[in-house]
Amino acid sequence: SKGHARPPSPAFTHLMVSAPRGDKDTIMADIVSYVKFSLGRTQKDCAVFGIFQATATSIRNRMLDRWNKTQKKYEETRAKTVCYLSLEFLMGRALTNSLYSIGLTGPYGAALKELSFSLEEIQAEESDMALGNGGLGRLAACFIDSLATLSLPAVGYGLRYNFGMFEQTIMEGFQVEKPENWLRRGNPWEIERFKLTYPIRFYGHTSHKTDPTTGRPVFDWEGGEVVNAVAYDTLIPGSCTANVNHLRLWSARASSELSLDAHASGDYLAAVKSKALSENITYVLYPGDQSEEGKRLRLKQEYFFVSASLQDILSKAWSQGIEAKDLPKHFAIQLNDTHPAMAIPELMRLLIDGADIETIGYRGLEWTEAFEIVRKMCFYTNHTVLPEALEEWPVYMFKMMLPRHLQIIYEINHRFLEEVEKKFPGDVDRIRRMSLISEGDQQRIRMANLAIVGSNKVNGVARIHTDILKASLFRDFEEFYGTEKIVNFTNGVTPRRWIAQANPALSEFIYRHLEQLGVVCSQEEWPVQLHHLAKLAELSQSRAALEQLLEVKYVAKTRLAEFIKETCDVDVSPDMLFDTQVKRIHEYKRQLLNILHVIVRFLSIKRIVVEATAEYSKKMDVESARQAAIKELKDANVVPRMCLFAGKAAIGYDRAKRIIKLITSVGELVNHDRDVSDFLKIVFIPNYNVSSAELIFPGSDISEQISTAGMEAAGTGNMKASMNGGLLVATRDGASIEIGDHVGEDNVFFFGASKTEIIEVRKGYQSGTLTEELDPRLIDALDAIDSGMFGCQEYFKPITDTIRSGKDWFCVAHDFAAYLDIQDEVDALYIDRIEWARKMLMNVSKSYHFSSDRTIKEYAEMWDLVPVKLAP
Ligand code: 4GP
Repeated sequence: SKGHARPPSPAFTHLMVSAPRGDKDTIMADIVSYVKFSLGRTQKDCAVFGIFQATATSIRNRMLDRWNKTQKKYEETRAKTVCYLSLEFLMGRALTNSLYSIGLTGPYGAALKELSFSLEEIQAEESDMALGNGGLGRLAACFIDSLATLSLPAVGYGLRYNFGMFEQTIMEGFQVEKPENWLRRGNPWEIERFKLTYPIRFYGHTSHKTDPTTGRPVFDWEGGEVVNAVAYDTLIPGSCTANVNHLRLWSARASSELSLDAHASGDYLAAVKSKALSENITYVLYPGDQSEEGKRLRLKQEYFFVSASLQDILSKAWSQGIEAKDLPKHFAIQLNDTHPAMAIPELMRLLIDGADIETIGYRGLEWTEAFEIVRKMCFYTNHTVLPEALEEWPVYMFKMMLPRHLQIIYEINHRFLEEVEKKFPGDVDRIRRMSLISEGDQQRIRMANLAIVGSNKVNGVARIHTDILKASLFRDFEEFYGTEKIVNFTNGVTPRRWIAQANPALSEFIYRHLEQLGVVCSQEEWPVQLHHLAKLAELSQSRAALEQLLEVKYVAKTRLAEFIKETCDVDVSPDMLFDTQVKRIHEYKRQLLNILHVIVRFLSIKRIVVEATAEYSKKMDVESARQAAIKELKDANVVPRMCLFAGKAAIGYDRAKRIIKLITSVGELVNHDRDVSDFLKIVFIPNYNVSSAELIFPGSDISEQISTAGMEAAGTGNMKASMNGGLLVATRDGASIEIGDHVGEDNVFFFGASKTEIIEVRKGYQSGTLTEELDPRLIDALDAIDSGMFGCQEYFKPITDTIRSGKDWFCVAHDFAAYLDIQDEVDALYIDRIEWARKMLMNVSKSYHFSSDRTIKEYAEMWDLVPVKLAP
């Protein structure tokens, strides 16, 4: 309050608005000054990491200036803001992206050079911000990039985990997890905002009395423990706009430094322990994926993050004098999956019972009015149809931890089911299915049902996925609400990170050719106006352009080959066909199908070389015979292939871990087999993350998108590959189908059973009416594994047994022959370099539809959000 009473100082105001300059000399001075005054180092004892810290801080300061102006502008215009609530943000590194966005890559490069460092070595010092498990978290990161780029007022809300996604190491071929201590050396990007601290209550009890004037019940939730949420902001710069938004992550802090009770009784250690326990909430990202089991701490995380975010939103609204009924005009809340679904009862609670702090004055709303507001503000995205991934929380856990929320959920349910009963009288089964509470041995809260009932719209992430939601998973809701409630927004990825930054050679190609084709668009502009790429299709008959495109790919493959050498110590030549499958390891994604194909390939090459060697060795010594056999195969145009895998298995997902071991074991044998290794290499890149993806996608000739049809919601790796001129080997699943629509069916290697066929195949398996013969080549591969050729016979047995027994839920055997056939087509086409390049070109040109800018524009229409662009 003292600060407010002080008369404003013109000097202060003047200095506040003067932006730091972006010239080389000022940048150098900033960096050195940071090293000297903040790190207390000299040139001699400053490690490269110190220079990274100095550089990052100076970039952040430049963004801060823009951020201040952006926030001021949003406030002045009273613009509507979207709050993107996500428990995961898989951001990757920030340095390259930030420099790119603020357009200072050149001056920073020059400044560092003069200080005798290179931008590349500084970039390499940064740890990935890996606060996410997979697709859903990476999507959130692409979305907040697009929101800033489109100058849309937005805040990303999440948790600041001390430990993000675990670090995967491979030991003796097995996945071994290690904690990823990304904050160990500090985080120069974040800004701690002590002032933004909100109390979050757990446990305790509720009571109510009747308000004598209104006659309404007034609820109180008291006791239990209160943990504080402290905000940490990370700036999110847009491209081709001066707008800078932010990601606000919450960290748990004990509400009192030491528990007074324990302290008073002299138990100092107990007091410290209780502080540590409450701060545990944001300690670690849950490392499960779709099959993860619910845990109490996870529920705590969900509520903690939702409550802090909503209190932040409401206190901002209150300070701006926004009336409760007008909240939906000013804020939209997007729930990224059901993890933040507690926002629905929490917002009800804050509007009806009121918050614990004075800066939020909303309270006392009547139920229907409050629910109307909640339903207008909230939107829910579903990311998976896997039944095991649909969150449910035991009622008893809620009762203990969040007693007031349980009451609210019961009330929402009661009123909702009354409406269902009205519309479908006597349809008991339907009511049971739609209830927010599942009955069974244990009552559970169905978070998806809660999210649907409390939201304005529900969306799927690709056409096929939304169709499945409408027709099966959420069919009852579709029938109840009508066809307008469930909508589709096909995912997208940010072309800034995934083309412009990840693939400089391709960016140059795009820019030069757009220029030649008469598109007026600067080097910075095309990634924000990606539709211009459509024009590139006109180059499909230009041999010179196609050859250049092959050259671009070669450059990226060379970089990837170096990375493979560094990380796996395997030599691969960029002349090989680079075939990659990078994503979480999951049975439905079918890395198994891929490695089985690789085994078939290995066996077949081996057989040919061994037979030919035997033949030749009648006339010469064995080694010369072997060389002759290999030469013969090379002359026969056999396409050498490098099969790259990367991805993490959930810690408790035994089957996925066995698949990793199978891949590494096959690699171990094949890479050292002198008959075969010229034609086939297998690598498993450990610790797949955003940074390695930035090398892998540009360097992929083929990207495997081979999930069992109907199981991959969208996929986004398919988009990253296609944009970088990687051809997809794909099932008709997720967004690959739409990629086919846009880049042309002929430019994707589609294969395998469709979603409808899969249903039939599974029915056959279940009823025992379908007894498919296994493809002989598949039998060979299974026999090879079972023979112990790759070691670990017993460990792999459950995998081969599943396929042999026909209880093959993921239909690996069913799609096997089709998969091998399509891989033959891939080989045949690869030899025709120009035709291959033509398909690459069509992918690069026509995948512009999958820019996350397009996706966000669609969401923005639903949110009723308009751009508020800061003057440059
Ligand atoms: C993923 C889906 O598996 C993937 O298909 C989709 O592209 C991505 O979300 C983004 O929508 N799901 C998850 C998850 O990451 O945890 O359910």
